[in-house]
Amino acid sequence: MISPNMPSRYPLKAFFAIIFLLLTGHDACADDGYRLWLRYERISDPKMREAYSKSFTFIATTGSSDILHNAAKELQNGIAAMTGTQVPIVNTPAKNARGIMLTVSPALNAVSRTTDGYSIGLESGNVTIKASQEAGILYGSFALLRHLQQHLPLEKAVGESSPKIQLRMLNHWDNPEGTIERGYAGSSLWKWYDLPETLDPRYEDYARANASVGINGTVVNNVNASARFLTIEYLPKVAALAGVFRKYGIKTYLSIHFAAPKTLGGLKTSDPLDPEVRQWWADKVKEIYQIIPDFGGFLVKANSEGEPGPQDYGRTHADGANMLAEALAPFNGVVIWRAFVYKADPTADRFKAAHEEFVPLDGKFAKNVIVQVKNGPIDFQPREPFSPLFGNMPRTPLGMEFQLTQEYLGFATHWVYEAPLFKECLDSDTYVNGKGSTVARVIDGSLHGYPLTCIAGVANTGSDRNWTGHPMAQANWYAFGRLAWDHTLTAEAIAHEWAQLSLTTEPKAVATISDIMLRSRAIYVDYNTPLGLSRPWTGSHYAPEPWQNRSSRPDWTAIYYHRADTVGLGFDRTANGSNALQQYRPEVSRLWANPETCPLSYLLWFHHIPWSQKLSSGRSLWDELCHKLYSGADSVVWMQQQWKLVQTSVDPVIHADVNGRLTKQFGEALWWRDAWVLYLQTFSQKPIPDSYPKPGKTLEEIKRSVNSYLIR
Ligand code: BDP
Repeated sequence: MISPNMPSRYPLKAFFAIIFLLLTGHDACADDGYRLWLRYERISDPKMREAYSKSFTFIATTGSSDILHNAAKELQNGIAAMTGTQVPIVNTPAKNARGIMLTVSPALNAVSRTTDGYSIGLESGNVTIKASQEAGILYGSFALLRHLQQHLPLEKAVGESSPKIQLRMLNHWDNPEGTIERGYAGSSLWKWYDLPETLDPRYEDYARANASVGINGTVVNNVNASARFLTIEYLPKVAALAGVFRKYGIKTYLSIHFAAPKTLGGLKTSDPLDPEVRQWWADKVKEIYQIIPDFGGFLVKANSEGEPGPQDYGRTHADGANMLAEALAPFNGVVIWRAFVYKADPTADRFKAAHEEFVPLDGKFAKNVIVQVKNGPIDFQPREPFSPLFGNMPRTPLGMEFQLTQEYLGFATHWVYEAPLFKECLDSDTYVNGKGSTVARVIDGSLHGYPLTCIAGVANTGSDRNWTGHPMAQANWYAFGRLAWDHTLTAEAIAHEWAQLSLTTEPKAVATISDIMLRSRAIYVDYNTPLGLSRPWTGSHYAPEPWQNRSSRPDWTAIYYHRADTVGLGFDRTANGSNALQQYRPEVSRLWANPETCPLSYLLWFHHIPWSQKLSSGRSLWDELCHKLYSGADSVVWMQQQWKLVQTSVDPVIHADVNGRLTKQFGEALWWRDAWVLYLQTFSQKPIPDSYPKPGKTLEEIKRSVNSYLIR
C-alpha cells in the first residue's frame, strides 16, 4: 500500500526540503511523487472536513468480491486521510445513518454503451454509487474520491459516466531481463526473477493508479517480444501479476513473437496457414487460459523492423491475425495487431507504408481482431498529422496507439504535457463519413459500429520512485487514462484536475501550472521540430542530428525526412512528390496540398518550401524557422519563471526536482535551436535576423557534443 511515510529516494533534497519548511513555514510535507494523483491530502478547511465527515459515517457494500472490497477500502483510506475520520465498511448500515452505498445492479446496463459505467447519486441522505459491473463501482468510487480531493460540494458529484472505448490499455515495452525499450524512468516494474513467489506491493499500487483513471488492460511485455514469455517458466510469473491486476478490473495481455512455433515449439515453420502451427497456437492459448482464466489476448508486432510475421511465408497480416484470433476466440480473447509497418524500400515514402499494406485488407480480419494504429503515419513524432488509416478502414476495428513514454519528446528531461497532442489527433476530422468523422469517433466505434474498441498508451512507468522519471510526466499517464475513458474532455480540464490532485489545491498555482502544461508541447515542438519537420534524430532519439546521412536504409537517416537543399526545406508529399496526400479524403488533402492553406504546423510534412517563400505568417520560411526556434527556446525561460511562482504552493522536493530539469531543458533547447539554425544555414545561406543572438558554438562544436550521445 502507498504509505505517506515511505523513505525518500532523494535524501539530500529531502534534507534541504526540511530546512526550507522550517524557514518558510510551508505546510507541505516532503513528497517523493510515489502517491501520484492519489495523495488524499488532509483537507485544511475544518468546515469542509466536518461536512464530508458528517456525510460519510459508513461505506456499505453488499458483495464480498475483491473488486468491491478494493473500492470500499479505497474510499475508506481516502476519506480517512482527507478528513481524519475512519469510516467503517459494513453490509447493512444503521438506520438513519448517512454514508456511501455501493450497489451492483444489472438493471443499470443502460448507463453504459460499454459495461464499465457507473452512476453517482444522492438518495435519502446517502451517496450511492451504482453500476452494472463491479468494475463500474471501482470507477465510481475513484470518481467520488477525485471529486472530494478537489474539495467540491457533494451535490456536484451526482451524474452518470461511462467509457466511450472498451479496451483502455497500457502497453509496456518491458523485456524479460528487466530493461524497458524506450523507458526513461528506471527499469521494469515487473521483477521477473522474484515472480511468481514474491509479489512486490508496488504491483497493487500500479493497478490502483490505473483503475483510478479507468485503464482496464495491460500488455506487460515489449512488442519486440521475446518468446520466453510464452514458456512455462514465464507464464506463471505473468499469472501472478494478472492475479493482482484482476482485483482492480484490469486484464493482462501478452505481446507475442510470431515465430514462437518454430523457436519455442520446434516446428519447421510458423506459417499461419500450416495446420500444425495453428494447432500449436491453439494449444498454447489453452495452456495460458488454464493459468490465467481472464487473459485478455495478444498484441502483435509482425513484419515490422525485422520482427517475424506472416509475410515471411507469403501470407498477409490478416492471415496471421486470424490464425491467432481463431485460437483465442473460444476464450473471448482478442488479437491486437499493430499497423506499424514500413519496408526497407529506398524509393518509397515511409509515410504511405501502413496504408498501402492494410487498406486492401479492410474487412478481412476476424471479429476478435483489432488493428492498432499509431496516431501519426511515421512514428510518435512531436507533431504528426493523423494517420490516414483512420479514414480508410470502415470494416476493421481500428485501435489507437499513443506513446506516453517520451521517446521523441525529450525523455525524462523535457516537460511536455501530451494531452494537447492526443487531442489534436482525436479531434482531427477524417471526413470518412462526411464532416464530423473525427478520429475519436472512428476509434470509439460510433462511426462505423465497430464491435470492439481499443485505445493504448505506450507506458512511461518504471522503477523510479516517482514512477515516470519527470514528475510532470505523471500527468501524461493520467491524461491518457482520462481521455481513454472520455475523449471529449479537454486537455485544459485534465491539466487542472491533475494539478489539483497531484500538486496543490491553491487556485492561482493550479492556473499557473496548467498554463505551463498546456503550452509545454507547443514550446517543445517550436525548438525541436517546428513547422512540420520530423525525425531529426537517428541514433539517440534525443540529441539533434539533422545532418545524419548514413544508414543501412535511407529512411533511417535524418536527411530523408527534412530534405534540406539549397532551394528549400521539407518533404514534398503532393502529387508532384510522393503523393502521400492522396491517402486522405479530398476534404483533407485539398486543404493540405496547397501550401497557402496547409496549416503552418504541418507545412514541411507535405511541402518542399523555398527558403525565401513568404508564409501565411508574413515571414519568409527562413525567418519563420528562426522565429520558431528562438521563441521556442526562450519560452523555456518563461516556463522556469512560471514554475518559480508556484514555489510556495508545491511540495519543495518536487519543486526542486522540476526546477533542475527545467534548467537542463533550457540548455538543451538552445542546443536544438543552434543545431538547426547553423545546419540549415549551410543550405539557405541566409543570415540569422539581427534581433536574435548568434549561437555561442559553431556547427562543428555542436556535432561533437552530440557524438557523445551516440557512443554505446
Ligand atoms: C519506435 C521505437 C522502437 C519500437 C517501435 C515500435 O523506436 O523502439 O520498437 O517504435 O513501435 O518508435 O514497434
